[in-house]
Amino acid sequence: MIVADPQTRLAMFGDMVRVRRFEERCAELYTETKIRGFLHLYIGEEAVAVGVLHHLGPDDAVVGTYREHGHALVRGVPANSIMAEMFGRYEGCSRGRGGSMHLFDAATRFYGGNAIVGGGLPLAVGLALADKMQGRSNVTACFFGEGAMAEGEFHESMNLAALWDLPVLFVCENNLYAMGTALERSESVTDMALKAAGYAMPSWAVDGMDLDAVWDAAGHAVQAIRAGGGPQFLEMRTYRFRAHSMFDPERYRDKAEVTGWKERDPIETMRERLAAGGVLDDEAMTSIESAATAEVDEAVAFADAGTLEPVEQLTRWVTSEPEEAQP
Ligand SMILES: Cc1ncc(C[n+]2csc(CCOP(=O)(O)OP(=O)(O)O)c2C)c(N)n1
Repeated sequence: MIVADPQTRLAMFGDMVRVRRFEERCAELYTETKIRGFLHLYIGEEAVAVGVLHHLGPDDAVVGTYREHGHALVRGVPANSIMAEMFGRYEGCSRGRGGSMHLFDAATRFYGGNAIVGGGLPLAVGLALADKMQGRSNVTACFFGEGAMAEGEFHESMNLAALWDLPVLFVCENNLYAMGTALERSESVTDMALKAAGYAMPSWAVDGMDLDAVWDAAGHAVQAIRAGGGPQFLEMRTYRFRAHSMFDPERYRDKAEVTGWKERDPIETMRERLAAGGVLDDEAMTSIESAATAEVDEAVAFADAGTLEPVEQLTRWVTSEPEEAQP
């Protein structure tokens, strides 16, 4: 087992708290109609993004889904520019054109924010192919839900990644439901790691509610990729505590199931474990919480003070404008 050093575990714990507080505020802002359009919260799944992304370096690439605020934050996209994007502001990382589902940031090699289920998979394969062809030793981490594994492009992506030995880490965030559809109602094989193994890809199932387990599995997988072992697959068994999106009446799962998973809250589990190990005391907990709150408060103020893209620019950047690609 690869165990993170105490400082790394504390930093990862702090990141889970940041993601949770950021998203709880997003839910409130949505109700206040400050955030419009779709909003998909990651609450309950934080250990997955945090435990994987802490293994990556600045030159590695990250591809997410529409449930990607946490991935963007942990990757280092500034909270201000994420929140401004949520508000549809020009100061947002996608100039306010994308909103919650389309966070992009070239500086941190964060490639979305992809609204199309499975849409990030071929993108990740392309990024990894480019890295390989140009002799760069980067890893591309690609996050997607188990629902994406029913898509044709999942199979095409897995096949090419394995065939070409590409440096991709496939991270399936298996939260058991694709919108209102339970996994066993839509897939003949519900063991996702087994499915991936069909592509001759090393694959493991991991407890996605346990940050230490995620860190350990992701560490082995990233090491194997960097050593030239080709693509690796991790099925993270996790659960979203909230509805699919803010529009979901959630009639497909019962309260007892949700309550049962909440008892395995990755933040609470880690808080207790770190406290028992003498790594986290009350003072450190207070400072983690207040830093997260301050970061979110600042992001909301920044987004609130933001501007809308001028109407005369609306037809710009529809096609590539290399000289002016940055706002
Ligand atoms: C190609 C495509 N089909 C359908 C949809 C509608 N849709 C949005 S989210 C979703 C469920 C996806 O579930 P999963 O991949 O398990 O991710 P989760 O939401 O559980 O994180 C569907 C079907 C879509 N966005 N794209």
